[in-house]
Amino acid sequence: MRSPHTIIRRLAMTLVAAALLAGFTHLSTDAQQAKRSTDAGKLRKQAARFVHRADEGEPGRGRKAAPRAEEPAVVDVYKDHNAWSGENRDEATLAALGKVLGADHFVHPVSELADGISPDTDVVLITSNGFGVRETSLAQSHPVAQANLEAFVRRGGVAIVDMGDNDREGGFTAPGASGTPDMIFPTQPSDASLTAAAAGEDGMLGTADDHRLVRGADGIAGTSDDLDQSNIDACCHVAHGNLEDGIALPPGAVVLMTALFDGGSKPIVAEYCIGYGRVIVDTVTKEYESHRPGGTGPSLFMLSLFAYAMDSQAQAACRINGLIESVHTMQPGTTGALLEARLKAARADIEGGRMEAAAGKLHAFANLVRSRRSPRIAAPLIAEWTEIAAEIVRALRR
Ligand SMILES: [Ca+2]
Ligand SMILES: [Ca+2]
Repeated sequence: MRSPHTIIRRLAMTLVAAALLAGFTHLSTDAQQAKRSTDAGKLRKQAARFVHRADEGEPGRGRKAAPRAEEPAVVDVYKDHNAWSGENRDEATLAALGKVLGADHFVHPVSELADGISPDTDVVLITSNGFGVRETSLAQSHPVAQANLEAFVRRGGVAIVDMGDNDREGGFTAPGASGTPDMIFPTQPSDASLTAAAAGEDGMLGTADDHRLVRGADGIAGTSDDLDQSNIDACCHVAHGNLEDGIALPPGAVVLMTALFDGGSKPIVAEYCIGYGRVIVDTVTKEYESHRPGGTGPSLFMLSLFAYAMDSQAQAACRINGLIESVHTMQPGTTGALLEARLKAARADIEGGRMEAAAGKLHAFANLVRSRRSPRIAAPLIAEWTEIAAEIVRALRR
């Protein structure tokens, strides 16, 4: 026979279960609402799970030698929360590209940008501050964090800075650019467009001269993973802010994607070289679940973007930019002009897809450097230039 205590206890448990169930129902309704918009207040905050390096916090951590072109790229993600509603699509996308957490994929709080970036790192990914957390914006734009980011890019790294957020007071900054995008929204909320620079010289998408960003994870033009004018669209909104209102990009920036705002078509993805490396800035809500294919798995846009960032051959033009800057600094006069001419010709070959010709010109550059025993070229610099030229040649011939 059941005691009254048992009955009361069972009744209480039933009530608790009912309350929990009601709570879960409430949660899932909220989650569904959150899926409809990238607006602040409708997003459910989910803290990022950090995966640190074994050498975290150690001075001079990481490898000393430059990575070889055939080694897999190491990606360091900096984020405090999983944008936009906890989707964590950046992790799913990197996993789909073969990155392994704790091996060649690490996740850090944004404040750790101030500790410096490991020399092991090839790509830094700073995801959206979709929740508009002020501390996250302040940590990212802190002068020490920015100086570390610039030093990382200058020595050959690729930084992807997602500037689309819900922070009305401020936002992220990027080396080489000034300001941060105003928090405004596209007048056609879902519509994004690829630019002429993305389509290449022939003006058509799906052909061999397409920019590496639109060629998809496989890097091959005209296959099913390519970006096109419709699969980059996403409801709602496809971008928060643009790369013109509130921010100034450096003069050499190349715009790859735009959206319509008051005042016309404005950039939402752009890139530029600093030193030997590359900065890619965007205001695309790329981690949001409505980007195609919808959900929490890898997205086409992020697959293509991350594969581009990790492709060492695709970074050859910025490597050459670094060599040109170095020539300007160290070797004025006739010899400098000659070296620069070789490099510019090689870069033109790369932009035209003539990789063998580019590799030949870089060989010629390296030979020219070695043959000139000008007192203006210090011996360590000769070694450095020829090694970098050889590295680019290896990347181009892969
Ligand atoms: Ca094309
Ligand atoms: Ca492709």
